[in-house]
Amino acid sequence: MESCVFCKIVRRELPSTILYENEHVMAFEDIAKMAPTHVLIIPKTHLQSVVELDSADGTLLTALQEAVVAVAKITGVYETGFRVITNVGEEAGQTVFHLHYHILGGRKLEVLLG
Ligand code: D5M
Repeated sequence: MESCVFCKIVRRELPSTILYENEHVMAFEDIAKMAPTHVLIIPKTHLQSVVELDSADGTLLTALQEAVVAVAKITGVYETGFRVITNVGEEAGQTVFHLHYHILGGRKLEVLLG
């Protein structure tokens, strides 16, 4: 998608600190860190949010899941614990409308229920 910030990162038109990448997904540091580890995992194809992922995207779902574990190991939070968040829609706080999982860790995280 031409104007999407994360598509621009995928196309290397914007800088980012990439931690993990393969044919299907990319993981890079969040620009506005909320925790010592704050990494975003995105599909390289433009999907608006997790609701656009369905069982037809089996390969992508597997790649996203593998990226979660890989990023946790790379950043060291695999051992200590971490949170995976994906916001869907403005009311949930989504500001970039390209599917992304936040990986947060490296400090004690508050209980989060809303
Ligand atoms: O989260 C969107 C997240 O995307 C938010 O934490 C900031 C981050 N962001 C926005 N632009 C960039 C760039 N250029 N690099 C890295 N991170 C970025 P949401 O769940 O949509 O609120």
